[in-house]
Amino acid sequence: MRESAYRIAFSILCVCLIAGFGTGMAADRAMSAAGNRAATKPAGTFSNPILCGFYPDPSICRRGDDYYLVNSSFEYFPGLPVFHSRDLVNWRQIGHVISRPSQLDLDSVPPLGGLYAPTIRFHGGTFYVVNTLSRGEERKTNFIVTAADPAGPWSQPYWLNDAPGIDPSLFFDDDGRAWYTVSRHAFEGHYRGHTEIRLQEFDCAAMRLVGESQVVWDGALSGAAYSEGPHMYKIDGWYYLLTAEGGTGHDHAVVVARSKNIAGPYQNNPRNPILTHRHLGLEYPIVGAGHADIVQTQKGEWWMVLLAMRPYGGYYYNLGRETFLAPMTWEDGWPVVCPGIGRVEFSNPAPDLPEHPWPLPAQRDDFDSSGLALCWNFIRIPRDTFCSLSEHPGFLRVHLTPRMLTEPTNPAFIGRRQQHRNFCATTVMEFSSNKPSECAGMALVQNPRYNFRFVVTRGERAAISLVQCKNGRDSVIRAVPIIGKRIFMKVQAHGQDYGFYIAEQPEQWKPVAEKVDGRILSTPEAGGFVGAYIGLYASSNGQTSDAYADFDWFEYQGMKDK
Ligand code: 6LW
Repeated sequence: MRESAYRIAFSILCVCLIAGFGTGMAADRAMSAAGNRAATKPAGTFSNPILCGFYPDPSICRRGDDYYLVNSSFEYFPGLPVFHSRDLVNWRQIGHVISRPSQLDLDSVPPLGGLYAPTIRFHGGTFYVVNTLSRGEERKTNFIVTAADPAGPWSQPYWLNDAPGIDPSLFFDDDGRAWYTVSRHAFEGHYRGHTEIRLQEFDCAAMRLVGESQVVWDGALSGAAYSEGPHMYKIDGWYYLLTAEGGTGHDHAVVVARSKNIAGPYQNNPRNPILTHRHLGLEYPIVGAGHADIVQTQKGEWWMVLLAMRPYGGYYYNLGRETFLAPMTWEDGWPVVCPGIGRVEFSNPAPDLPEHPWPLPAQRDDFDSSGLALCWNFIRIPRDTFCSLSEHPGFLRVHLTPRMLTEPTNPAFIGRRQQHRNFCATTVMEFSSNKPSECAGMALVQNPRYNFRFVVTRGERAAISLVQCKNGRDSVIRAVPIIGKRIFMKVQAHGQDYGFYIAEQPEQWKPVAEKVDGRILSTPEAGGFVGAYIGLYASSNGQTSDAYADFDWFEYQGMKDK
């Protein structure tokens, strides 16, 4: 099938799968990540993180009594997940900003590439998201999409030509003008990571940048590395510029400056950084706090959303950078975050908003809907129609493609975020094949060089194998002969101890491997910006194939920390 035909075929598939998202929402209730609802908590308090798992670089806005939040998603598709809340604590996913292959091409994005930190804003009845598509270090392009409904559909991108940099943001001033801020490497960088925040006017009608781009800031601390995530606000006549600095790791911090003139000069807050966990040490259970956005509630309270990480089993965070919520007040014209405490906590007094929990999600997806639930993602935009919910009703059919998980491509993988350090994921698969090159089963992925494949092959002897890919090198941890065509598979993690089990009859589990070290799925080990995914995978490993695997259901259950 020619490439263009693939695109047409896939776009049709996408439309079906995405059109089904409405009914997929039913599936979504089955599969919406349990981590997105606040864990059980004492009345009047909330638990952090508010979005568990790989949900970095949060940006938030309010329309009336409704709050909307978006996150980075890098090479995953659909991209830029959109969440909705009415109490800042309980969130439900309502869609994705990038949900159609026609919006942009993720095919060429390298690892570490894709959709970087977005900003969402509501102005004049329209929602705006501005974002960066990175195709590599020097090929970062910014774009804007709009929507009347944050659940979508979102528009085709308006590409901002000659607008390099990352972490774009929009600010709508009370004089009717709109402004764009972005983080760029300093033109005359004086040290590693020297970046500048640039300001440029944005013509909303023409959807393009106008006037000159000017540097307004390059960090609070002298030698501040990676001044990024710039958001502009106007409060009590002051323009406040909130940024991240220190880099999205242990040294991350939130700083703020202000000016009476949007073009500056900006006055450094003498109390900067207003939030960091860098001084709490490597053992502290929440690290890397930074990349914030703030919102004022309809009752006048101020709250901050930000990213942070929860290491476990040492300084390893398999869940990636997650979204946290922190209280904020104002003193002497400057924000004070987590007043009286000065750091983000797991349990906090809740916002003064009516509690609004969403329907409790079941954990199992029976693949009975016409569309994939919102929690499911592909790696890059599928180039061909390798999965179907209609060919075998009640099953997710995954056709084997020659592409492999260990390549920076678009493998036949459909996954969801790992959202808990302790979890149990189970599926049952029907897979017929007689070629040793063909495999199908489950995969746990941080990136092409760091992953586990728990797959069935049916050559001369049918077997299930657990394959670890660490730093790009495959090793078979164990292979176990199997007989049946219908195989139950389970992955259970207790912290960094991952167990892999099979059954040929329901609940007749046999271990294939236990206490497998899961640290290869953590960002510190694997590098990058994402968190671990767990999902379904099939490949003919470079060969052509007509084979497919049918998955009857998939269940993900987060388990309480011990
Ligand atoms: C994000 C930027 C960053 O765009 O990491 O280290 C990028 N800082 O703020 C990806 O999250």
